[in-house]
Amino acid sequence: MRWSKALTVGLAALALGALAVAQGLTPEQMEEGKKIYFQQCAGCHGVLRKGATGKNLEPDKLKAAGKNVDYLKAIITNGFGGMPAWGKLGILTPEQIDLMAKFLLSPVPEPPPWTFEDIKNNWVVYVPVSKRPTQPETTRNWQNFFGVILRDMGQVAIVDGDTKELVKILPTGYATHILRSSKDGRYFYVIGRDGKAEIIDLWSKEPTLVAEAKVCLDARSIDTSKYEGYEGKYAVVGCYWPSNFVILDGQTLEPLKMVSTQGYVKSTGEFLRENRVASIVSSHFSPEWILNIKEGGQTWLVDYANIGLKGKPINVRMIDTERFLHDGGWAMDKRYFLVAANAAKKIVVIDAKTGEFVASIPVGDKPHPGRGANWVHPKYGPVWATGHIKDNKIAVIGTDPKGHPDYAWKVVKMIETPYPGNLFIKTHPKSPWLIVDFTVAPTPEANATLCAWKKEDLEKDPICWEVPGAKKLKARMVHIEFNKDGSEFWVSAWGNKDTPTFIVVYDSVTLQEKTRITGDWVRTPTGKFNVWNTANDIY
Ligand code: DHE
Repeated sequence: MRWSKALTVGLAALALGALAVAQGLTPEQMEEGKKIYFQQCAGCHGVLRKGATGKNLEPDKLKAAGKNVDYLKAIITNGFGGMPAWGKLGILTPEQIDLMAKFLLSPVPEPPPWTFEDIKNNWVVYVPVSKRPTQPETTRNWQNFFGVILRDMGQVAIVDGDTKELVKILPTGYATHILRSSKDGRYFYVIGRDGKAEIIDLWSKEPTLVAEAKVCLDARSIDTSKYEGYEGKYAVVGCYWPSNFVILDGQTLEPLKMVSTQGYVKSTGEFLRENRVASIVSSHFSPEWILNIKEGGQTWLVDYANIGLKGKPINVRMIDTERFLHDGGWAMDKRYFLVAANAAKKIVVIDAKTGEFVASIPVGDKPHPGRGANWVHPKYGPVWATGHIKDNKIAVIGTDPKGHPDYAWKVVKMIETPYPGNLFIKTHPKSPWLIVDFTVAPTPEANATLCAWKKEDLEKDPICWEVPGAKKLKARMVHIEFNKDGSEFWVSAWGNKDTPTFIVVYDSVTLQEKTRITGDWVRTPTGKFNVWNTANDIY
């Protein structure tokens, strides 16, 4: 693999040899440490270990704070705050935990580069545009398909939302992270943690992988051009490492333009090599993407009407917002974008129409909205809500500056939840409920629990239930997604890849379980994306 190959050459290899001696780790153990660190730790703590969603893990700082091997082993085993209990969950063995504790006290290995040339060499078009159908060839109701991530299998399953049948399983990158739909819903755009992007065509007789590109070594976000006249022209991938964004042809994924996001912390001026691109949304008001630059604390507006080819300029407007930007979604009017600055405990609001920063709203510890949840409250008007990883709270924020100015960009209600550790929150205009998971709560009971609040009456106690069978499978309930007509919602039971689990389907009004999607293929299901709701930003 490129990752390990690049790390075993040159200075990096020399440095590792020295480390191995210093920490009593063999070069093989260092390789294993790097692999585990990349898979389990880098997302939150950063490849350079400077911290973001998770704490700073630079060896000098750990040592100065007296954090020795035993201390680190206890944290890795038992978890801490929103950090998973890697040992207790059975994801890392005691030997691997011992190794990781020592690895963390070793100097930070130099992460490898990934160039434009590398992307080009790792770009494949499986089905040229000229060979793709010009209208749907499937007889199924493809607009109600769900793309289901089978995280540790490196697969995406396409499931028919009407019949609940498995339509097709497609191989994707390592630990696929999210799917986004093209404006017309025809294509799913996939991005994996390994930076591999794919396009799945849902109009073919059966869903087909039509193009693929390895855009970087570590990524979490992808979107497409959606503004009138540009529909499907471009795709953009936000990379964690190397920190940059890459504009690709929207139909073939041919790389077109790479822009580094390395830069400075907005408040201190500290230089950041790791200045990662977190969430991306595509504006409905102009040919623009909104990119959230995590460590530096900026939101970038990238004008894709001109992407800087043939000597022309690329127009990127940089707004200082808050540090540690992560995930977010549109308010109901799709004009205002709300994004969590998780370690800053804030929600940032951007106006896509004017391109201006609107507000920075203090919320609880580690807000994590996914894309959030929108509804119209009888008193506060249109609101958007986020849960939190660390606090047991849901913050409900007013989003209607015109109709309800007194409540706009304020937390109008802080709801207490029975547990911390919420990852996703979701609703649909057709459902009276706001549904909440507790995926990273510290107990298996909480991980297996879902809660629903009446959207109209937030004072009322929620209805909470433990999902039967989840605990026995050591599964954590994660990510809620509604079907096209909003009559049901699906939640994944995320277990270990050795054991099949299930996706549970609930009636969106009665909250009664309707059915379960099961089968040998249902392994490590995480995010699910309904074509209609994803294409139309309904959440
Ligand atoms: Fe995610 C969204 C990053 C852990 C499942 N995740 C996002 C987004 C980012 C992100 C930046 C927003 C993308 C966008 O909207 O453009 N996630 C990260 C991390 O850095 C983090 C904390 C650690 C890591 O190493 O990846 C992380 N995420 C997780 C998980 O542990 C989850 C549950 C399973 C997994 O794949 O590892 C997970 N993240 C998801 C899902 C979404 C997501 C399902 C999309 C939610 C949606 O409804 O849009």
